[in-house]
Amino acid sequence: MRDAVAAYLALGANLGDAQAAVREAMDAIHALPATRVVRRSSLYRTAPMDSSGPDYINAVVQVDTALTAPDLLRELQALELRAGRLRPYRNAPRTLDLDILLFGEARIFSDALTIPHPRMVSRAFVLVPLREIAPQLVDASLLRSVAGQDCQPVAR
Ligand code: A4P
Ligand code: MG
Repeated sequence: MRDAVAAYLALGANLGDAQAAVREAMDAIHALPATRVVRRSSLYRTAPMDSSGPDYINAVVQVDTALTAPDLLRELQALELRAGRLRPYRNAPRTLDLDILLFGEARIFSDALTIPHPRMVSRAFVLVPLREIAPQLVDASLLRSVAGQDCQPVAR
């Protein structure tokens, strides 16, 4: 088996029972092949950004995985589909969105995958939960730059 890599994943949902969807997704990620969740952030209620519909529930998890980044993305997309994800248009409200933020030290710029996630540094709904579980990855000045965005913890 390949050596495990530490990766960080963003979870988001704003349709249906979003809290349940995010919690179930954490468990489903833990059950993926060669993958385990080692840290889970709290759940946060966040205002839609460049999107519409109800408030989002967002969270971040750290995983150890022996999957490749493209294989991990395929597995995450299968979980999105299982949760009823439709893609009627870009940034549409969604039952579940799973993005790869960081994958070890990897830098990936392919059609299907950009890592680090290009928009993570401008979004409180990513940086606040990421800082909760990996403070070494989010410095205080970066966090201050998104302080105006609404992002409130709702549950552990
Ligand atoms: N893709 C490329 N890189 C990655 C990556 N690192 N992780 C590709 C995951 N996917 C990646 O994704 C579109 C394509 O991105 C995929 O086919 C994959 O090959 P998608 O999940 O179908 O669509 P999306 O999530 O709507 O697109 P995108 O561009 O990831 O959206 P964003 O920028 O992540 O924004 N507001 C709040 N409050 N909370 C949210 O969670 N989310 C979005 C989505 C907008 N506003 C939000 C939230
Ligand atoms: Mg996505």
